[in-house]
Amino acid sequence: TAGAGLRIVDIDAEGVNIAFREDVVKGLAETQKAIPARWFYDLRGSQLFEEITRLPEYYPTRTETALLRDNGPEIAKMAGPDRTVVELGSGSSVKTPLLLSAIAPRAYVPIDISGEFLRQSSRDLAEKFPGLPVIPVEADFMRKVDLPPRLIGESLLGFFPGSTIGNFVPHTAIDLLRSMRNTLGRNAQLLIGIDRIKQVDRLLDAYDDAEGVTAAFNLNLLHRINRELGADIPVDQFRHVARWNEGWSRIEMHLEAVKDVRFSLCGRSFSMRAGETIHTENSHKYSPRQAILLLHASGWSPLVRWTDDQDDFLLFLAEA
Ligand code: AVI
Repeated sequence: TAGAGLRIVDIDAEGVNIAFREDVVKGLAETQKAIPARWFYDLRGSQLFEEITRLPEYYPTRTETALLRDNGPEIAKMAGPDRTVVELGSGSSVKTPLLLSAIAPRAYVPIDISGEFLRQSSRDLAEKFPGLPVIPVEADFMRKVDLPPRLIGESLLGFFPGSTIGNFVPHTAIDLLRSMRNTLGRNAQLLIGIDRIKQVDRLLDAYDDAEGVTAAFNLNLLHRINRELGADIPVDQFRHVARWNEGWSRIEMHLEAVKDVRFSLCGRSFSMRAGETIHTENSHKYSPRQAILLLHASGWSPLVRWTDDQDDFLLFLAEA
């Protein structure tokens, strides 16, 4: 069953997530306005992201899922018996069960900042795997997380699928992978998915789908700011933009003001000119060599690397 878990998110007297407010107020005051991508994932944002993962243009999820399915036995062999899986993120409805079925862990510990989604997906998983202890931890895995005491001395397998690592600039990605190493302890392993560099057209389609789900996902951030921070951003005067940045080897998502706009938030006024953007996400793409370098730079030694026939996606098992 899913335990009550831990809650490690700062909320003020009015129920406002303090870190969210600080990031938004600070990010909108910058010359290139920017809001960290982690704030996409309220309940609605998490649901829209799940929808993205089923889009024909969005190849990462189905590719990584196939890699997990095809290589489950080898992953289990390399991980060995009696692992506890610690997932960085709430878990996907498909990939997590594949891993849990393959390695039959002692327990499953999802760590996520979105408490609502975390609790819901933990309940779903506990139902699918009766007898498996599911211990959700509501926390920001960007910092070292103090895991529940019952996990001390366990040998942990970090699971960080989906190329979420790509959402961090390389120096932050290295900080994050290092902090995961600290969280998971000495005998840990890490199973991590990393998206590969490929034709720019395919990348742009994956981040600007024909149905407009990615656009809704991006724009939901503005709805969330209005709802949770009492802002009055005219959301219908913004549009979703996806761009390839060659120098950084990344897809960027922006919210572009289609006309001059003004809005207020937490007692401050903001204005944007038509064409000005709020930078909302980076999704870095790596070659296999760059991915290996990233792991080594953060203290993880790659043990095995799997990729698909199209060379679209990488899955690594690494050890601390
Ligand atoms: C969660 N993350 C790995 C996704 C990505 O591909 O960067 C988020 C996403 N943004 C737009 N589409 C998907």
